[in-house]
Amino acid sequence: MNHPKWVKHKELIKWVEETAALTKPDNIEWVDGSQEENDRLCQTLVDGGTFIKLNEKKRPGSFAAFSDPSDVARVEDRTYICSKRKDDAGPTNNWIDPNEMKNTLGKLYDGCMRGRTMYVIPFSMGPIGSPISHIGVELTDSAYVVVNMRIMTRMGKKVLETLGAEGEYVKCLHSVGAPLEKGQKDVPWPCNKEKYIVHFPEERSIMSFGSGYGGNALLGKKCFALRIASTMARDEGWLAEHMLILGVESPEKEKTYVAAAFPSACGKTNFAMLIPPKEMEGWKVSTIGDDIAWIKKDKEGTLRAINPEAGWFGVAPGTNDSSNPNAMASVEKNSIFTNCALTDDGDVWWEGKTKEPPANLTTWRGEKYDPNSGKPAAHPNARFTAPASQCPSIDPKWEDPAGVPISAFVFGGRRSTSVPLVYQSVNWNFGVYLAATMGSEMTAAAAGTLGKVRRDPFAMLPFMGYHMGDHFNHWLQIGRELPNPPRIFGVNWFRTDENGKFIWPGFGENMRVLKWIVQRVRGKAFALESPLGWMPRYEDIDWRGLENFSEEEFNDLMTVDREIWKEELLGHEELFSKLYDRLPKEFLFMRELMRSSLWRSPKQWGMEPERF
Ligand code: TSX
Ligand code: MN
Repeated sequence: MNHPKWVKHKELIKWVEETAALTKPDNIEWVDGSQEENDRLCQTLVDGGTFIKLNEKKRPGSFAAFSDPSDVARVEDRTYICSKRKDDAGPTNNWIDPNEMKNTLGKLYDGCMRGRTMYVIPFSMGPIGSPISHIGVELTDSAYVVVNMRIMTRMGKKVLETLGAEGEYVKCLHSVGAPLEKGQKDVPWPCNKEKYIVHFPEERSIMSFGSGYGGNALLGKKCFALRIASTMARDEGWLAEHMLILGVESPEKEKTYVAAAFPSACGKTNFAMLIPPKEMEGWKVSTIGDDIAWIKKDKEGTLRAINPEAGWFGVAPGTNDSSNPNAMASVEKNSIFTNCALTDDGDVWWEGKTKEPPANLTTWRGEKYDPNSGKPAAHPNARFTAPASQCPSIDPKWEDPAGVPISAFVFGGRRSTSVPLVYQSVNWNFGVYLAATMGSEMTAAAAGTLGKVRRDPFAMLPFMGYHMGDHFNHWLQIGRELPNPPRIFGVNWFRTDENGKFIWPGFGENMRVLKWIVQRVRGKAFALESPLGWMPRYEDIDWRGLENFSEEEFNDLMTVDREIWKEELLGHEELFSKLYDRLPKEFLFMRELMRSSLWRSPKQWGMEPERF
């Protein structure tokens, strides 16, 4: 089979031919990334029943897709890190010997693309040509994947031009695992009940089988930009993190960039696109990324970050004009909606988009929506795919090949009692400890586990390509090599009172916390010492527009309860024993130090007794 004349990379051509010989597609298409090609593929998806074209007046250039009900999310129990040695994957990853895995997959891939087209997608993670960017090539039998990758990455002919005749790229093989016999009619969402999301970190390759959904299928995102890239980053001395990147501009037009990691269901995308309260005149937030940050040290010793992605693949439910107007504007046009509900005028809807659902909704399952059924109209993991360029808060430097200088790292979680609204780590190593021990409380239905803390170090638990303990050591090492490392902060928007009611308003009001953070970085804000680190006093926070939030309420948010923290430290010990083999030994001493400082009298620390 032939390749276009603009393909110069012999080794890539060979890999494509070998893969085609195994998977046996009817056709091979090298994707060029053009508008015409995209229009043609979208029409194919409409004709095949995968896409529904939305109302051109209400939602121009946009489509709705509905997955098979068995294929609605990432499949963590089917995700593998196949390093040569089991120890290198660590206790938090599934592992199978790479040769054994390739044997298993080889049988599954044999003929798996029969009756379909295999698309060759060259893509760049990060601005094309940036020294922080990397190239991948995804082979897939899903046109849905191609049109999503066109939004989520820089994709097509121009990437192959940059790759040249022998550039390095990450091999990403994807199949929905649903071959078509001669004359067999396709279904709108082909997939296979047997699923494998497999990473070979040493050879920097990915093999995904059986799912067409999100991170299982758009291999540039979690598989490449986090699992494979984290391994590359460890080997090469940089960082691939599950972090948003935002810019804060002060009234004096000083710009400070912050990278922040949160586990799922903490509103990361909302934070990345935060709109400050109008009373905080002159303070502005701009967005560089909402999910992943690639961060490298430059010649001056500054950490510079890029967003390797080019779009948002965000959870739709809960997104609305109040929680995130910038996301709502991003999805106004040229977007793909997966597993959202349909309105009778050809638009999409999801739970939380408006207070009341519109009449005559069709659910993501294609049924007439019954508000009394107790079942949602949109799937809880329904997604939008939207170009980042359409976000009103997008930062002017979001595609700067040099990246943006990071001044602070923020780590957050959903904690009802233990963790204060905000605190600053006393130094880099304690910050790494903070990040390593972060966690979130269960929110979902899983009865019995409600309120139980799930440790999610660096918010990377599902996304680490190697041993989590090695990751902690890598971060300690990065700190040793930086002349002036970014400051590290912990935040928690989710403290509750004794009735379970949130006591912090969150959302745009988080700007007050962000202002303290960027002022601390610049030495412009005061703080008190505490057993956890540095904390703001009531008067250190800008309360303009929220004057009725009292000092007493603030103290409730900031209280570090000794008994709760003794429990918390036991939780750290539990995590440490799991990772013991490769745990930085410093962490054990840091834990001891925190334990003893919790015993000191608050007065000895010069702190307000009611708060500690
Ligand atoms: O995204 C959230 N953020 C970050 C925003 C920049 N959410 C949504 C989380 C689910 C994805 C939040 N929810 C935040 C928050 O800061 N805080 C809360 C908790 C909360 C929920 C509702 C209210 C207040 C706090 N509502 C009222 O007080 C009316
Ligand atoms: Mn994520």
